[in-house]
Amino acid sequence: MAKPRVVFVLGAPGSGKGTQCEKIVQHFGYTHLSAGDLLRQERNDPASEVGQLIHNYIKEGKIVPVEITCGLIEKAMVKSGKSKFLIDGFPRNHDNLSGWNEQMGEKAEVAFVLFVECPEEVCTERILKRGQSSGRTDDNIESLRKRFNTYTKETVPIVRHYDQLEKVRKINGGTGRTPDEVFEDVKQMFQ
Ligand code: UP5
Ligand code: MG
Repeated sequence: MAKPRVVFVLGAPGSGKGTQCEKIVQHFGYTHLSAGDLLRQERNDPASEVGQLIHNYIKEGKIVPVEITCGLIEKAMVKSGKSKFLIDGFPRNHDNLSGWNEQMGEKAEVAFVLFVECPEEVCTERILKRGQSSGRTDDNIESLRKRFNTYTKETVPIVRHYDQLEKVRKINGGTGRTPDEVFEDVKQMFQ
């Protein structure tokens, strides 16, 4: 059987990764796995032994050790029985990247990285608005600053790494562009 095909979706907090992934699922039949959602689910499981650890990392905008995240991703991939995946919000740092390569390098094919570009002010406005109803423990200005800091220091270098491998497809997810307008560009990347 062919290896599962994976598209990583990266971008700043609030850039619109999740929003675009939902549209890609509808149009192109991918299975969407948000690393953040998988971690939040695990955190909320009272039987989890790493729930408290995940809680602390997320609140501080820090990146959870890859053994946990990649374990959850692989489990979800296998459980789905599907073969085309959008992995949203991963890999976010060098630990994530090397952990993925070690655990999944032989088992899955990374087709490309969809990189959603969006200025920090726009992202901040979106997330603070969402924070009024999301219930996410990190949708507040203190956590958000930490998330941005982590993004700039740790995730941007990962995008650069894939760019050097000519695997990055960049879209403008920013100022004044509606989700549908952004998706018009995303479509081109998948057709
Ligand atoms: N919105 C979206 N697009 C819009 C547009 N074009 N115009 C106007 N509004 C738009 O969108 C955010 C908000 O903006 C929504 O209200 C949306 O309606 C609106 P969304 O699509 O949710 O953006 P997204 O990029 O998915 O933002 P998210 O907050 O999910 O990004 P993060 O990367 O911060 O969050 P994630 O869940 O991936 O990670 C959270 C934390 O988990 C991390 O900080 C980290 O602590 C941990 N984590 C790990 O440790 N390891 C991992 O591998 C992954 C996560
Ligand atoms: Mg998201």
